[in-house]
Amino acid sequence: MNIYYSEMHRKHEPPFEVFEGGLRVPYLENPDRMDRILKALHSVDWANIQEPKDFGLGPLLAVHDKEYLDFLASAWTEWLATDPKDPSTLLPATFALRRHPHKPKSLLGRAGYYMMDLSACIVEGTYVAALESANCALSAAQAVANGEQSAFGLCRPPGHHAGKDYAGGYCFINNASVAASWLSSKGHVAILDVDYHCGNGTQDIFYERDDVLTISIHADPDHEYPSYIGYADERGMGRGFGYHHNFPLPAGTGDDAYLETLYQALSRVREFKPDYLVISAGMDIYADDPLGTIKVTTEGIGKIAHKIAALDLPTVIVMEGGYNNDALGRNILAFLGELK
Ligand code: SP5
Ligand code: ZN
Repeated sequence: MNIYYSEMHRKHEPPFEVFEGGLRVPYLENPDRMDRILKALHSVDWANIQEPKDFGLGPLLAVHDKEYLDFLASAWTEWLATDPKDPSTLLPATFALRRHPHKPKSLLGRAGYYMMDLSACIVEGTYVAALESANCALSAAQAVANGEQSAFGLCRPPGHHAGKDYAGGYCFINNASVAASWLSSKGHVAILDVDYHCGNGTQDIFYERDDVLTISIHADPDHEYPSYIGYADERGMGRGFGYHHNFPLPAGTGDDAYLETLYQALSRVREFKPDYLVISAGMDIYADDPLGTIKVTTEGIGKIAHKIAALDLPTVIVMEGGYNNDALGRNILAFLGELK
């Protein structure tokens, strides 16, 4: 299996994130995640790890707002120019309510406009790392467009919380959406998001499109991040109505209940008859994930991938979350092993 990975992700290493109550904790979405996965991939004989190609900004501009990408590109330099007391990471303390849509000129004003939470910390290398992460997803998409049955974008930072014009949840550029949109010029695409958290950014990007089906299975936002999006009654808008589906799950959901929900999601994928499938593969559904409440085992992760593979579609797998670093390697092997 062709796997696209770049060392550039190491340039994105925020020193902390902020949890509820203002608690500064070590950044959970850290470079060690990739080291664990690489180590596991090096232990098998089917992982063909390669550098991504550079696709430029074109495919990113197809899903993201230009001014938002401009913000990501210059945010760090602008942040240092404000002479901050603690320059270690750019984080705003005030956030926009989009029903008052004025976008201010100040850096922190724009930061609060373009960020949804306190976990999309920007540091010096964030933008270049995010660009290269998108290139990994695009390279995997190109491999599949060229006839490979599957390919893996080992993306870091992840992407599925990033919307048309906002960052959040460790995500800056929506890698899976960039790949899906690029593929959509060649055929119909379905995105299935199995990360523990709702793929709100992907939902935002394709909400009014009927040529890309989007489905997310995730912890119920009524009790879990991202709280304000990801409910079952959100079905798409305009011509996109009926082309988005959320499957919120209760805390404690185990392998059997998860697989039952997956069966419903896959039935919808089959009915849509896509030419390509993009999987947002988050491993934070794992039972011992520090951010998760869903109780899927490593064996369950393998079963999920087995059912996805049974669709027999050209499939692009894109790395999203998963924060139990000790288990990440074996969980990724369990997943990819069924799709290789
Ligand atoms: C890609 C991805 O998986 N992003 C997840 C971002 C989740 N951010 C959540 C922040 C709230 C943390 N609350 C922690 C409570 C731990 N018990
Ligand atoms: Zn997640």
